[in-house]
Amino acid sequence: MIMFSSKPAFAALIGLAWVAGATPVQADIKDFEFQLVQSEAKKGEAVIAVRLLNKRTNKAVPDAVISAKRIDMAPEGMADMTPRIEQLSSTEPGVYRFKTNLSMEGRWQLSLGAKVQGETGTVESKLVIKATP
Ligand SMILES: [Cu+2]
Repeated sequence: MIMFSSKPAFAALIGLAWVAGATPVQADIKDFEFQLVQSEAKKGEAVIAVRLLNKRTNKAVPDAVISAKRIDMAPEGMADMTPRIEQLSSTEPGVYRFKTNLSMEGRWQLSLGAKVQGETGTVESKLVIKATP
């Protein structure tokens, strides 16, 4: 039988065992992230394409359900500038498209939430896209 010389040492060992046991074996929701297909768009009506990537496998992930979407000018100190944003049908597996109006030049923040098939939790990404003249 293993004896422990002190209570703190025993507590530390229990802590380590708990952390090891909590480490997920399969994919974790944190392994997924959205990435912009293009980091710039022309000012005005725009279609923004993003790829949902599984960073562990480096593959695009199709059939995720977009649960939240918002675009605003927070990076320019204009978080209350929130044009309408609408999801368009996908034309490529793992690529999600959104139509909006980038009514002003500068940086826009696209915030997305999504549910991935077979995964617990929500993917949440904030992406910055630049509207050019
Ligand atoms: Cu603005």
